[in-house]
Amino acid sequence: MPFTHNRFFKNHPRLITAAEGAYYTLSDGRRVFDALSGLWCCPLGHSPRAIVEAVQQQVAKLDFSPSFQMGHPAAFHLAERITTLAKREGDKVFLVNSGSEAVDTALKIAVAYHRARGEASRTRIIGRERAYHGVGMGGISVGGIPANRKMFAPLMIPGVDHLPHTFEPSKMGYSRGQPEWGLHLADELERLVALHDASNIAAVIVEPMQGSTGVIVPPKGYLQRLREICTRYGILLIFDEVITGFGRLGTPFAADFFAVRPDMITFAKAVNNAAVPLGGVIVDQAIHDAFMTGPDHLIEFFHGYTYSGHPLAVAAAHAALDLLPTALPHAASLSPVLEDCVHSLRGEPLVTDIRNLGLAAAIDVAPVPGMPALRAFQVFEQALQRGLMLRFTGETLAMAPPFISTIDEIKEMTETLREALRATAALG
Ligand code: PXG
Repeated sequence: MPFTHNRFFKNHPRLITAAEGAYYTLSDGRRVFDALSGLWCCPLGHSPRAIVEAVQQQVAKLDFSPSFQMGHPAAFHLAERITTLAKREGDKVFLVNSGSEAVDTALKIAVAYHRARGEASRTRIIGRERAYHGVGMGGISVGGIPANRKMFAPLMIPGVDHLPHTFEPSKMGYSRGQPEWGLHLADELERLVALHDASNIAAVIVEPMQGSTGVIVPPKGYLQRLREICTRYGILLIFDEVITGFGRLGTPFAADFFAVRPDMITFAKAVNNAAVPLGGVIVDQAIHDAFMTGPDHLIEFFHGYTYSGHPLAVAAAHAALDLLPTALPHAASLSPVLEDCVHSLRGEPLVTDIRNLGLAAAIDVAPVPGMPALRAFQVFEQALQRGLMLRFTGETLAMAPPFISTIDEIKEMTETLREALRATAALG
Protein backbone atom coordinates (compact mmCIF):
# COMPACT_ATOMS: atom_id res chain seq x y z
CA MET A 1 0.00 0.00 0.00
CA PRO A 2 1.30 3.52 -0.74
CA PHE A 3 2.87 5.35 2.21
CA THR A 4 1.21 2.95 4.66
CA HIS A 5 2.25 0.96 7.72
CA ASN A 6 1.38 -2.27 5.90
CA ARG A 7 1.71 -4.67 8.83
CA PHE A 8 -0.33 -2.50 11.16
CA PHE A 9 -2.96 -2.01 8.50
CA LYS A 10 -3.31 -5.77 7.88
CA ASN A 11 -4.05 -6.21 11.57
CA HIS A 12 -6.30 -3.15 11.80
CA PRO A 13 -7.83 -2.69 8.36
CA ARG A 14 -9.66 0.57 7.79
CA LEU A 15 -11.82 0.27 4.74
CA ILE A 16 -13.90 2.92 3.00
CA THR A 17 -16.86 1.60 1.06
CA ALA A 18 -18.72 4.69 -0.14
CA ALA A 19 -18.63 8.46 -0.22
CA GLU A 20 -21.11 11.26 -0.67
CA GLY A 21 -20.65 14.99 -0.28
CA ALA A 22 -18.24 15.71 2.57
CA TYR A 23 -18.54 12.24 4.14
CA TYR A 24 -17.07 8.79 3.75
CA THR A 25 -18.83 5.60 4.79
CA LEU A 26 -16.57 3.03 6.45
CA SER A 27 -17.03 -0.73 6.13
CA ASP A 28 -18.69 -0.85 9.56
CA GLY A 29 -21.33 1.56 8.28
CA ARG A 30 -20.10 4.67 10.12
CA ARG A 31 -20.10 8.04 8.35
CA VAL A 32 -16.99 10.16 8.87
CA PHE A 33 -16.30 13.77 7.89
CA ASP A 34 -13.64 13.96 5.18
CA ALA A 35 -11.45 16.66 6.71
CA LEU A 36 -8.73 16.48 4.01
CA SER A 37 -11.03 16.31 0.96
CA GLY A 38 -9.66 12.85 0.17
CA LEU A 39 -5.94 13.57 -0.11
CA TRP A 40 -6.59 17.25 -1.02
CA CYS A 41 -8.44 15.82 -4.01
CA CYS A 42 -12.19 16.32 -3.75
CA PRO A 43 -12.99 19.95 -2.82
CA LEU A 44 -16.37 19.72 -4.55
CA GLY A 45 -17.38 16.85 -2.28
CA HIS A 46 -17.68 13.25 -3.31
CA SER A 47 -19.56 12.21 -6.42
CA PRO A 48 -21.18 15.49 -7.41
CA ARG A 49 -23.94 14.59 -9.81
CA ALA A 50 -22.58 16.66 -12.70
CA ILE A 51 -19.19 14.93 -12.59
CA VAL A 52 -20.74 11.47 -12.28
CA GLU A 53 -22.96 12.10 -15.30
CA ALA A 54 -20.15 13.64 -17.35
CA VAL A 55 -17.97 10.56 -16.84
CA GLN A 56 -20.85 8.19 -17.50
CA GLN A 57 -21.72 9.92 -20.75
CA GLN A 58 -18.11 10.14 -21.84
CA VAL A 59 -17.35 6.45 -21.33
CA ALA A 60 -20.30 5.63 -23.59
CA LYS A 61 -19.28 8.15 -26.27
CA LEU A 62 -15.46 8.03 -26.49
CA ASP A 63 -13.87 5.79 -23.87
CA PHE A 64 -10.27 6.23 -24.97
CA SER A 65 -8.54 8.13 -27.67
CA PRO A 66 -4.82 7.99 -28.49
CA SER A 67 -3.02 11.20 -27.71
CA PHE A 68 0.14 10.49 -29.70
CA GLN A 69 -0.24 12.21 -33.08
CA MET A 70 -4.01 12.33 -32.59
CA GLY A 71 -6.22 14.38 -30.33
CA HIS A 72 -9.78 14.88 -29.18
CA PRO A 73 -11.50 18.26 -29.03
CA ALA A 74 -12.42 18.21 -25.34
CA ALA A 75 -8.76 17.98 -24.30
CA PHE A 76 -7.85 21.15 -26.26
CA HIS A 77 -10.91 22.90 -24.93
CA LEU A 78 -9.89 21.92 -21.39
CA ALA A 79 -6.40 23.36 -21.91
CA GLU A 80 -8.00 26.65 -22.93
CA ARG A 81 -10.34 26.65 -19.95
CA ILE A 82 -7.43 26.02 -17.58
CA THR A 83 -5.26 28.80 -19.03
CA THR A 84 -8.25 31.15 -18.97
CA LEU A 85 -8.94 30.29 -15.32
CA ALA A 86 -5.27 30.99 -14.58
CA LYS A 87 -5.45 34.27 -16.55
CA ARG A 88 -2.67 32.96 -18.76
CA GLU A 89 -4.26 33.09 -22.21
CA GLY A 90 -1.85 31.91 -24.87
CA ASP A 91 -0.01 29.60 -22.50
CA LYS A 92 -0.10 25.86 -23.16
CA VAL A 93 -1.07 22.85 -21.06
CA PHE A 94 0.57 19.42 -21.09
CA LEU A 95 -1.78 16.81 -19.64
CA VAL A 96 -0.57 13.89 -17.51
CA ASN A 97 -2.15 11.58 -14.94
CA SER A 98 -0.75 12.55 -11.55
CA GLY A 99 1.13 15.16 -9.61
CA SER A 100 4.34 13.15 -9.77
CA GLU A 101 4.13 13.01 -13.55
CA ALA A 102 3.35 16.72 -13.70
CA VAL A 103 6.50 17.52 -11.70
CA ASP A 104 8.80 15.28 -13.73
CA THR A 105 7.28 16.72 -16.91
CA ALA A 106 7.91 20.30 -15.77
CA LEU A 107 11.53 19.52 -14.87
CA LYS A 108 12.09 17.95 -18.29
CA ILE A 109 10.50 20.94 -20.01
CA ALA A 110 12.76 23.30 -18.04
CA VAL A 111 16.01 21.58 -18.97
CA ALA A 112 14.96 20.98 -22.58
CA TYR A 113 13.82 24.59 -22.95
CA HIS A 114 17.21 26.01 -22.06
CA ARG A 115 18.88 23.52 -24.37
CA ALA A 116 16.52 24.43 -27.22
CA ARG A 117 17.56 28.06 -26.75
CA GLY A 118 21.26 27.21 -26.90
CA GLU A 119 21.85 27.36 -23.15
CA ALA A 120 22.51 23.65 -22.64
CA SER A 121 24.61 24.28 -19.54
CA ARG A 122 21.50 25.30 -17.60
CA THR A 123 20.74 21.92 -16.04
CA ARG A 124 20.75 22.38 -12.28
CA ILE A 125 17.41 22.38 -10.51
CA ILE A 126 16.74 23.95 -7.14
CA GLY A 127 14.11 22.51 -4.82
CA ARG A 128 13.49 23.12 -1.15
CA GLU A 129 13.84 21.30 2.15
CA ARG A 130 10.64 19.59 3.34
CA ALA A 131 9.11 19.87 -0.16
CA TYR A 132 6.89 17.14 -1.54
CA HIS A 133 6.88 16.89 -5.30
CA GLY A 134 5.64 13.33 -5.66
CA VAL A 135 7.60 10.14 -6.05
CA GLY A 136 9.08 10.22 -9.55
CA MET A 137 12.86 10.33 -9.81
CA GLY A 138 12.71 14.06 -10.48
CA GLY A 139 10.19 14.67 -7.73
CA ILE A 140 12.18 12.92 -5.00
CA SER A 141 15.37 14.61 -6.17
CA VAL A 142 13.97 18.13 -5.80
CA GLY A 143 11.80 17.07 -2.87
CA GLY A 144 12.99 17.57 0.65
CA ILE A 145 11.40 14.90 2.81
CA PRO A 146 14.29 12.78 4.09
CA ALA A 147 12.39 9.49 4.40
CA ASN A 148 11.27 9.76 0.77
CA ARG A 149 14.86 10.23 -0.39
CA LYS A 150 17.31 8.28 1.71
CA MET A 151 16.55 4.78 0.38
CA PHE A 152 16.81 5.93 -3.20
CA ALA A 153 19.86 8.18 -3.05
CA PRO A 154 21.76 6.51 -5.92
CA LEU A 155 18.81 6.93 -8.27
CA MET A 156 18.38 10.67 -7.90
CA ILE A 157 19.04 13.14 -10.67
CA PRO A 158 22.39 14.93 -10.29
CA GLY A 159 22.83 18.66 -9.90
CA VAL A 160 20.06 19.48 -7.44
CA ASP A 161 20.25 21.98 -4.57
CA HIS A 162 17.71 22.78 -1.90
CA LEU A 163 16.63 26.09 -0.48
CA PRO A 164 16.03 26.08 3.27
CA HIS A 165 12.43 25.52 4.31
CA THR A 166 10.72 28.46 5.95
CA PHE A 167 9.27 26.92 9.11
CA GLU A 168 10.71 28.33 12.32
CA PRO A 169 8.25 27.88 15.20
CA SER A 170 10.21 30.17 17.53
CA LYS A 171 9.67 33.05 15.07
CA MET A 172 6.22 32.26 13.68
CA GLY A 173 4.39 30.16 16.25
CA TYR A 174 0.61 30.16 15.96
CA SER A 175 0.67 32.49 12.98
CA ARG A 176 -2.58 33.25 11.22
CA GLY A 177 -2.04 33.31 7.47
CA GLN A 178 1.40 34.35 6.23
CA PRO A 179 4.14 34.77 8.84
CA GLU A 180 5.94 38.11 9.09
CA TRP A 181 9.32 36.41 9.60
CA GLY A 182 11.39 34.61 6.98
CA LEU A 183 11.59 36.75 3.85
CA HIS A 184 15.39 36.70 4.05
CA LEU A 185 15.35 32.94 3.43
CA ALA A 186 14.52 33.64 -0.22
CA ASP A 187 17.93 35.28 -0.53
CA GLU A 188 19.52 31.85 -0.11
CA LEU A 189 18.72 31.55 -3.81
CA GLU A 190 21.20 34.37 -4.45
CA ARG A 191 23.88 32.33 -2.69
CA LEU A 192 23.20 29.28 -4.85
CA VAL A 193 23.39 31.47 -7.95
CA ALA A 194 26.71 32.88 -6.73
CA LEU A 195 28.00 29.37 -6.05
CA HIS A 196 27.02 27.72 -9.33
CA ASP A 197 26.56 30.71 -11.65
CA ALA A 198 23.20 31.32 -13.25
CA SER A 199 24.47 29.86 -16.54
CA ASN A 200 24.24 26.42 -14.91
CA ILE A 201 20.81 26.73 -13.31
CA ALA A 202 17.63 25.73 -15.15
CA ALA A 203 14.82 26.15 -12.66
CA VAL A 204 13.56 26.60 -9.13
CA ILE A 205 10.57 24.51 -8.06
CA VAL A 206 8.53 25.24 -4.93
CA GLU A 207 5.11 24.48 -3.55
CA PRO A 208 3.76 28.00 -2.96
CA MET A 209 2.32 26.63 0.28
CA GLN A 210 4.04 23.43 1.41
CA GLY A 211 1.25 20.91 1.85
CA SER A 212 2.31 17.35 2.60
CA THR A 213 4.98 18.28 5.12
CA GLY A 214 2.33 19.99 7.23
CA VAL A 215 0.95 23.21 5.77
CA ILE A 216 4.00 25.47 5.87
CA VAL A 217 2.87 28.93 4.82
CA PRO A 218 5.37 31.14 2.95
CA PRO A 219 6.57 34.26 4.77
CA LYS A 220 5.26 37.57 3.48
CA GLY A 221 7.12 38.62 0.33
CA TYR A 222 9.04 35.33 0.08
CA LEU A 223 7.58 34.09 -3.21
CA GLN A 224 7.79 37.56 -4.76
CA ARG A 225 11.49 37.64 -3.85
CA LEU A 226 12.07 34.21 -5.43
CA ARG A 227 10.36 35.52 -8.57
CA GLU A 228 12.58 38.61 -8.67
CA ILE A 229 15.77 36.59 -8.31
CA CYS A 230 14.70 34.02 -10.93
CA THR A 231 13.81 36.78 -13.38
CA ARG A 232 17.11 38.56 -12.78
CA TYR A 233 19.10 35.44 -13.69
CA GLY A 234 16.93 33.84 -16.38
CA ILE A 235 16.00 30.93 -14.11
CA LEU A 236 12.55 29.40 -14.61
CA LEU A 237 10.22 29.47 -11.61
CA ILE A 238 7.90 26.48 -11.27
CA PHE A 239 5.03 26.51 -8.79
CA ASP A 240 3.93 23.02 -7.83
CA GLU A 241 0.22 23.66 -7.32
CA VAL A 242 -0.88 20.04 -7.04
CA ILE A 243 -2.46 20.96 -3.69
CA THR A 244 -3.09 24.68 -4.09
CA GLY A 245 -4.42 24.64 -7.66
CA PHE A 246 -8.14 24.99 -8.34
CA GLY A 247 -9.20 26.92 -5.31
CA ARG A 248 -7.61 25.68 -2.07
CA LEU A 249 -6.51 29.22 -1.15
CA GLY A 250 -9.80 30.76 -2.27
CA THR A 251 -8.34 31.87 -5.60
CA PRO A 252 -8.06 29.74 -8.75
CA PHE A 253 -4.32 29.22 -8.17
CA ALA A 254 -1.85 30.14 -5.43
CA ALA A 255 -0.15 32.22 -8.11
CA ASP A 256 -3.24 34.47 -7.98
CA PHE A 257 -3.33 34.50 -4.20
CA PHE A 258 0.30 35.63 -3.95
CA ALA A 259 0.20 37.72 -7.16
CA VAL A 260 3.30 35.98 -8.51
CA ARG A 261 3.54 34.72 -12.08
CA PRO A 262 5.56 31.51 -12.28
CA ASP A 263 6.82 30.23 -15.65
CA MET A 264 5.13 26.87 -15.15
CA ILE A 265 2.43 25.55 -12.85
CA THR A 266 1.98 21.87 -12.09
CA PHE A 267 -1.47 20.69 -11.08
CA ALA A 268 -3.47 17.49 -10.43
CA LYS A 269 -6.02 16.38 -7.81
CA ALA A 270 -8.72 19.10 -7.68
CA VAL A 271 -8.54 19.81 -11.43
CA ASN A 272 -11.29 17.24 -11.87
CA ASN A 273 -12.15 16.56 -8.24
CA ALA A 274 -10.05 13.38 -8.62
CA ALA A 275 -12.88 11.42 -10.22
CA VAL A 276 -10.38 10.03 -12.75
CA PRO A 277 -6.59 10.49 -12.42
CA LEU A 278 -5.51 13.73 -14.11
CA GLY A 279 -2.64 16.16 -13.81
CA GLY A 280 -0.88 18.66 -16.00
CA VAL A 281 1.59 21.49 -16.45
CA ILE A 282 0.70 25.03 -17.49
CA VAL A 283 3.61 26.21 -19.61
CA ASP A 284 4.40 29.80 -20.49
CA GLN A 285 3.84 30.47 -24.17
CA ALA A 286 7.45 31.57 -24.71
CA ILE A 287 8.72 28.26 -23.30
CA HIS A 288 6.41 26.37 -25.65
CA ASP A 289 7.47 28.47 -28.62
CA ALA A 290 11.17 27.77 -27.99
CA PHE A 291 10.51 24.11 -28.83
CA MET A 292 8.82 24.92 -32.14
CA THR A 293 11.89 24.69 -34.35
CA GLY A 294 13.06 22.34 -37.09
CA PRO A 295 10.95 20.60 -39.76
CA ASP A 296 7.30 20.57 -38.76
CA HIS A 297 6.79 16.84 -39.37
CA LEU A 298 9.16 16.01 -36.50
CA ILE A 299 8.30 15.61 -32.79
CA GLU A 300 9.39 18.65 -30.77
CA PHE A 301 9.23 17.21 -27.25
CA PHE A 302 9.95 13.52 -26.70
CA HIS A 303 7.76 12.98 -23.70
CA GLY A 304 4.20 11.94 -22.84
CA TYR A 305 2.01 9.22 -21.41
CA THR A 306 -0.44 6.74 -22.94
CA TYR A 307 -3.18 8.26 -20.81
CA SER A 308 -2.30 11.94 -21.38
CA GLY A 309 -5.61 13.69 -22.03
CA HIS A 310 -7.68 10.60 -21.20
CA PRO A 311 -11.25 11.38 -22.30
CA LEU A 312 -12.82 10.34 -18.97
CA ALA A 313 -10.41 12.48 -16.96
CA VAL A 314 -10.98 15.40 -19.30
CA ALA A 315 -14.77 15.04 -19.11
CA ALA A 316 -14.60 15.04 -15.31
CA ALA A 317 -12.44 18.19 -15.44
CA HIS A 318 -14.94 20.06 -17.61
CA ALA A 319 -17.70 19.20 -15.15
CA ALA A 320 -15.51 20.23 -12.19
CA LEU A 321 -14.65 23.54 -13.85
CA ASP A 322 -18.38 24.18 -14.34
CA LEU A 323 -18.87 23.80 -10.58
CA LEU A 324 -15.81 25.77 -9.49
CA PRO A 325 -17.21 29.31 -9.94
CA THR A 326 -19.84 28.58 -7.27
CA ALA A 327 -17.57 26.56 -5.00
CA LEU A 328 -14.64 29.00 -5.00
CA PRO A 329 -16.29 31.99 -3.29
CA HIS A 330 -17.71 29.60 -0.71
CA ALA A 331 -14.20 28.25 -0.03
CA ALA A 332 -12.93 31.81 0.30
CA SER A 333 -15.69 32.68 2.76
CA LEU A 334 -14.97 29.57 4.86
CA SER A 335 -11.26 30.41 5.23
CA PRO A 336 -11.67 32.89 8.12
CA VAL A 337 -14.08 30.47 9.80
CA LEU A 338 -11.49 27.71 9.63
CA GLU A 339 -8.80 30.12 10.88
CA ASP A 340 -10.82 31.12 13.95
CA CYS A 341 -11.86 27.54 14.64
CA VAL A 342 -8.41 25.94 14.49
CA HIS A 343 -6.75 28.72 16.48
CA SER A 344 -9.35 28.19 19.22
CA LEU A 345 -7.50 24.91 19.87
CA ARG A 346 -4.49 26.83 21.19
CA GLY A 347 -3.92 25.79 24.79
CA GLU A 348 -5.52 22.38 24.36
CA PRO A 349 -3.37 19.50 25.61
CA LEU A 350 -0.47 18.40 23.36
CA VAL A 351 -0.84 21.31 20.90
CA THR A 352 2.50 22.99 20.09
CA ASP A 353 1.62 25.02 16.99
CA ILE A 354 -1.31 25.94 14.76
CA ARG A 355 -1.16 27.52 11.30
CA ASN A 356 -3.51 28.10 8.39
CA LEU A 357 -3.92 29.56 4.95
CA GLY A 358 -6.95 29.53 2.69
CA LEU A 359 -9.02 26.46 3.41
CA ALA A 360 -6.08 24.54 4.89
CA ALA A 361 -4.75 24.26 8.41
CA ALA A 362 -2.37 22.20 10.50
CA ILE A 363 -1.84 21.48 14.16
CA ASP A 364 1.42 20.16 15.61
CA VAL A 365 1.33 17.94 18.65
CA ALA A 366 4.05 17.17 21.18
CA PRO A 367 5.75 13.88 20.28
CA VAL A 368 5.60 10.82 22.50
CA PRO A 369 9.16 10.78 23.88
CA GLY A 370 11.29 8.33 21.91
CA MET A 371 8.41 7.43 19.55
CA PRO A 372 8.39 9.88 16.65
CA ALA A 373 5.15 10.18 14.67
CA LEU A 374 3.11 8.18 17.18
CA ARG A 375 1.20 11.07 18.79
CA ALA A 376 -0.45 12.42 15.66
CA PHE A 377 -1.41 8.88 14.75
CA GLN A 378 -3.06 8.49 18.17
CA VAL A 379 -5.02 11.72 17.68
CA PHE A 380 -6.05 10.52 14.21
CA GLU A 381 -7.37 7.28 15.75
CA GLN A 382 -9.26 9.14 18.47
CA ALA A 383 -10.78 11.47 15.89
CA LEU A 384 -11.75 8.61 13.59
CA GLN A 385 -13.59 6.92 16.44
CA ARG A 386 -15.54 10.17 16.79
CA GLY A 387 -16.50 10.46 13.12
CA LEU A 388 -13.67 12.64 11.80
CA MET A 389 -11.05 11.62 9.25
CA LEU A 390 -7.97 13.87 9.52
CA ARG A 391 -4.60 13.53 7.85
CA PHE A 392 -1.58 12.81 10.03
CA THR A 393 2.05 13.03 9.05
CA GLY A 394 4.98 13.20 11.44
CA GLU A 395 3.80 15.23 14.45
CA THR A 396 1.27 17.16 12.35
CA LEU A 397 -2.46 16.85 11.81
CA ALA A 398 -3.69 18.50 8.62
CA MET A 399 -7.11 19.68 7.56
CA ALA A 400 -8.32 20.83 4.16
CA PRO A 401 -12.09 20.42 4.24
CA PRO A 402 -14.21 20.28 1.10
CA PHE A 403 -15.30 23.66 -0.28
CA ILE A 404 -18.91 22.48 0.04
CA SER A 405 -18.59 22.19 3.84
CA THR A 406 -20.92 24.27 5.96
CA ILE A 407 -19.83 26.59 8.75
CA ASP A 408 -21.39 24.16 11.21
CA GLU A 409 -19.37 21.29 9.79
CA ILE A 410 -16.12 23.26 10.20
CA LYS A 411 -17.09 24.02 13.81
CA GLU A 412 -18.02 20.41 14.45
CA MET A 413 -14.73 19.22 12.94
CA THR A 414 -12.90 21.52 15.36
CA GLU A 415 -14.83 20.35 18.40
CA THR A 416 -14.26 16.71 17.49
CA LEU A 417 -10.55 17.40 17.14
CA ARG A 418 -10.61 19.11 20.54
CA GLU A 419 -12.15 15.99 22.09
CA ALA A 420 -9.64 13.78 20.27
CA LEU A 421 -6.72 15.87 21.61
CA ARG A 422 -8.04 15.66 25.16
CA ALA A 423 -8.68 11.92 24.85
CA THR A 424 -5.17 11.35 23.46
CA ALA A 425 -3.60 13.35 26.28
CA ALA A 426 -5.58 11.25 28.77
CA LEU A 427 -3.95 8.12 27.32
CA GLY A 428 -0.70 9.39 28.86
N1 PXG B 1 3.28 17.71 -5.77
C1 PXG B 1 2.64 18.09 -4.66
C2 PXG B 1 2.79 19.50 -4.18
C3 PXG B 1 1.85 17.19 -3.96
O1 PXG B 1 1.24 17.57 -2.84
C4 PXG B 1 2.41 15.52 -5.62
C5 PXG B 1 3.18 16.46 -6.25
C6 PXG B 1 2.34 14.14 -6.19
O2 PXG B 1 1.09 13.86 -6.69
P1 PXG B 1 0.66 12.34 -7.03
O3 PXG B 1 -0.62 12.53 -7.78
O4 PXG B 1 1.72 11.76 -7.86
O5 PXG B 1 0.53 11.63 -5.72
C7 PXG B 1 1.72 15.88 -4.46
C8 PXG B 1 0.89 14.85 -3.75
C9 PXG B 1 -0.86 14.64 2.13
C10 PXG B 1 -0.70 14.06 0.75
O6 PXG B 1 -1.24 13.95 3.03
C11 PXG B 1 -0.29 14.89 -0.27
C12 PXG B 1 -0.09 14.37 -1.54
C13 PXG B 1 -0.34 13.04 -1.79
C14 PXG B 1 -0.78 12.21 -0.76
C15 PXG B 1 -0.96 12.72 0.53
O7 PXG B 1 -0.60 15.83 2.34
N2 PXG B 1 0.37 15.23 -2.50
